[in-house]
Amino acid sequence: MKKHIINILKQTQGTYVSGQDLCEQLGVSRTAVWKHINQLREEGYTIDSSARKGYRLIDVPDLLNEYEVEPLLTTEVLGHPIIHFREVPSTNIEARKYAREGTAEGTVIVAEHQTAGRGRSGRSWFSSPEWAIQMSLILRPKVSPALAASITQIGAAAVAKALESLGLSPQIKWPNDVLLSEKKVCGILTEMSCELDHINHIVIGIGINVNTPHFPDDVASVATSVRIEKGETWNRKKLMAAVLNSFEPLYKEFLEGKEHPEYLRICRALSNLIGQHITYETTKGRLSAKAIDIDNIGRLIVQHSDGSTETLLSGEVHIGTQE
Ligand code: BT5
Repeated sequence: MKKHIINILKQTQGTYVSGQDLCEQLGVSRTAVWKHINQLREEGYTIDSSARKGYRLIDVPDLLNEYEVEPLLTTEVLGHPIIHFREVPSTNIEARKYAREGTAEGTVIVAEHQTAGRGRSGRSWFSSPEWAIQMSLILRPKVSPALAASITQIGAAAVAKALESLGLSPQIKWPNDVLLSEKKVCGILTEMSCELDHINHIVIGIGINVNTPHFPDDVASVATSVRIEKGETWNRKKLMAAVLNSFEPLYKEFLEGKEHPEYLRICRALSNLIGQHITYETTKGRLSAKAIDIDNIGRLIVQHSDGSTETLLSGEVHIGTQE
């Protein structure tokens, strides 16, 4: 209902819509319209009301809610619906709860702020209230769990494509970082619930530093934001929609099992690792090798000094040979 009211008020572009018109278009009473208008005001919408003329939209809040982002989507599935929170511990945790309850594929959980944002292996993710994008996508791909690592690559490719559309030159650091000027602008955390041969659901969490002006000391040396790189603030709603709009066709190709999918082309073309000597952690300790390619299910292929090759499914990788 609130979505319809906002749509009608947006379409009339700042002119008044009478209470009667709203009631007729929505098929509800004047009291119901008034209640919803008040709720929208509480959510941050500035709506003028006049007993004679009706309601007029003056200003919309900078929020990543369904009323603001859904109209910008060109997707069929992704972002329908968007479930928006002002603050949660972690959108991935929230999305996992929804997914376990059977929430449909394509649902996106987004928050203005995370109080306990999560990285991989117990690391934390810094989130800045109303400056960044923190969202988690619920997916239910009908593919083998062995292919799930590709989902992170699809996310990285989608974010990189969206950043390119802003005139930026992102790089992808396999497996889950998108970089600008060699610093991390986006991190991805993919989590899966599966049986041996069947995926129940995947939650892919995407954090993007959009308008963050500065970072706390512990991440300042590795992190950057679109604002820092472009020197101007950016519209978070449009960027969130651009990521979802890029993600869906890349994901479709993956589901169809296309032989040369676009997401892999992007990940290879923008990789900052391919051709570099790298160091990575293994159960045997720290190893060094040369990154030579990303294989067709999103694993990093590395070559050792004796010429043998190995494929890495995930992990913490550093450029250069470290002690
Ligand atoms: C990641 O882990 O990069 C995954 C980050 C995923 C965040 C999203 S936000 C929505 C969803 N909900 C969640 O709770 N998480 C997901 P990893 O590769 O382990 O990198 C973590 C490291 O990145 C930290 O140890 C810091 O060094 C650095 N870091 C933390 N916050 C950062 C930020 N905002 N920007 C750039 N780097 C950051």
